[in-house]
Amino acid sequence: MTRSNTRGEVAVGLCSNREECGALAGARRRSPSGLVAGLLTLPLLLLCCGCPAVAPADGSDANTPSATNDPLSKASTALRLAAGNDQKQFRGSITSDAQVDVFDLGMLAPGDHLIADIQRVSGSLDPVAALFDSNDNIVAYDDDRSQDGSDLNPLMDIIMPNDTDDSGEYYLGIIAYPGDNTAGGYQATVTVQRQAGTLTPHAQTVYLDWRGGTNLTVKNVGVFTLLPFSATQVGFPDNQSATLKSRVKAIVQERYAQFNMTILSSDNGAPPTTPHSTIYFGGQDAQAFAISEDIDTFNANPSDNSIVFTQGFLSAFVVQPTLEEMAQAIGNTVAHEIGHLLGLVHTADCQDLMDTTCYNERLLSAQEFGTAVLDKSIFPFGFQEAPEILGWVLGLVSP
Ligand SMILES: [Ca+2]
Ligand SMILES: [Ca+2]
Ligand SMILES: [Zn+2]
Repeated sequence: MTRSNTRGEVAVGLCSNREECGALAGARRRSPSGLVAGLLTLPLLLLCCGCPAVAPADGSDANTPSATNDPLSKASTALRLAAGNDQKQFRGSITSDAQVDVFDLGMLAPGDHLIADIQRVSGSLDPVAALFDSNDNIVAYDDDRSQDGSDLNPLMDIIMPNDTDDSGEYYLGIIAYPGDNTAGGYQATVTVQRQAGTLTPHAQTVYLDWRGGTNLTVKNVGVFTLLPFSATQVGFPDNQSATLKSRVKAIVQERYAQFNMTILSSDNGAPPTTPHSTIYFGGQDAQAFAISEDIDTFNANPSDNSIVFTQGFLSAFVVQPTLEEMAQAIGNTVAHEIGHLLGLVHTADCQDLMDTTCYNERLLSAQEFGTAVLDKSIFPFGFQEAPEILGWVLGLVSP
């Protein structure tokens, strides 16, 4: 997508009151827009994009796609890879947002190096690529290879993870970036080098930086000057600031408790000298509660950052939340942004931390990482098994 696409998503933000798909990288969380209008707005929002609409129309279990509706069952074999090292190329075209081109890549094993290079060859097409396992679960996603918007063609370059619950057959999906009505021809080149590496889990440290400051840079998002965080920014007395911050930290730790993740707070010390991601707090954005600098597939960059626009939480709820509810709202949002920094994409499931469809009030109680249907802004079908992906990327800790 492009910068103009991001602006174009304002309408989505108004409708769903959730997050914009972020600056370039698709990582904004939850727009407070429209919520300031209060009670009159909320029923409209629910009608428009609330949780019930997420349920499949046939009432079946969303995690069990029926054979007739499963796009993988109709996949093309034009890019099917041979058993050894191989490269295949295919030229196709996307004529509308409704079209999904799905290719059966054949069997891929953990440690195989897969490169999927999609290039627009004609028209206005802004292609998006996603890799699925045979259970329709997304493994990797790429919209634009260049985070600055200069090249909208996706490039997927991954070592295959140990996808233990899958048959080993994988599928590549290609679409036009949803909602932008681009169309045109593409060339897809898929390359596999068998047993070329290992996807190893790496511990991640995240620093919650409540200190404010000047010229704080979140790449692809902006440069910010922020006041030190105070509970007054979200409607509570200043003497509750320390309690709120430490509760947010505890909530984020809870969300990542089963993974190899360390959450630090500026209230407890200076930033670590080792690689870490930073979450800044403060300021306001018309469309988002938070934005991350990227959707970082398999956590290739351990030093990417996010900002949570805390002042947006002040008028986001119809009734002023309790301190605990506010801690949950900020904590869910921080955990969601860290999810983007680890490669997770948006889902459409109010229970799921990566949800982007639910009404603001849903943030006031716990959300968890689960298996959830992908949001339409990501792909027209498929699911994300967040706990499994986080296990590949971070590794699990023993309880
Ligand atoms: Ca793209
Ligand atoms: Ca990262
Ligand atoms: Zn998000």
